[in-house]
Amino acid sequence: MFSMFRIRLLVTVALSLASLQCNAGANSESSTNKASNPANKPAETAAAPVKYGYEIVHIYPHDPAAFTQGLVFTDGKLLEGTGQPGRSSLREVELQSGHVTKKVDLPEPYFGEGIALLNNKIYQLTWQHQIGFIYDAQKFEQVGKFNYTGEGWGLTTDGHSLILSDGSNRIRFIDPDSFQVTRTIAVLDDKVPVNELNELEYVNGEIYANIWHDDRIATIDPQTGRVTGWIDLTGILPPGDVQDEEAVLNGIAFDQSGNRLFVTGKLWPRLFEIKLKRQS
Ligand SMILES: [Ca+2]
Repeated sequence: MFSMFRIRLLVTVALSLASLQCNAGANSESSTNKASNPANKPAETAAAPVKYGYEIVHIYPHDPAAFTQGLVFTDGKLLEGTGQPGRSSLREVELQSGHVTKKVDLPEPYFGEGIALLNNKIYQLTWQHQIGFIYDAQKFEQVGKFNYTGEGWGLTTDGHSLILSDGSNRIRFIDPDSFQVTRTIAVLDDKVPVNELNELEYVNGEIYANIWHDDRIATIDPQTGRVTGWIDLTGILPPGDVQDEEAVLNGIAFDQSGNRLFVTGKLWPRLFEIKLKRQS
């Protein structure tokens, strides 16, 4: 998968250069010789998202009672945030066994949503209460709270900002000290807004986003909001595993040092390590 991401990175850089060159050509009447520059493609070609399928590398058990709303991999284990009033929690989970090794429950009426780990703190959103909770990542003790406007859906971090989705096609970058919004991107596939962005994960310089009630994950340029790719996970959960119509794909975690990508869903009994297979 490492090489796959390197290829993707190279393709992204090449396409970005192509776009830049097109713009430069338009603005400065550059005499670039297109015939000698195969990277100089039309902008609309450069913008087409890459399509990915998947290959299952490993299947791990997952608590079928966990209404997964946030997923993070760190230091050999998973952190998971779950939702629903009275069933919301923050958990530390053993990857191999799926056993919950630490757990903090959110009291009613809070509906837990996305989580992110930044500077040894875990940040957890709530759906409609405009409040987030901050925990010490080791002790699993609440050490603070923060507020935001609108709804909280997904959360991740690029190592500097908290990155928040709210069910629209917009993603906010939030300063983790002041909790001020520093910038917002609108996520577009070509010119079409991609709404209901849900759980998020920052992977090799891109934002991966679950789409609510969709078997696809969008990969997003964090600078522009452009959808750079679609990962189609249709059929990953065997038929009959879960009946609940809200048991949808939600939960992406990336093991940066091991270059492993994990996905699961709400109430899913399985968690998958997957490898992306480029299809276009
Ligand atoms: Ca995540």
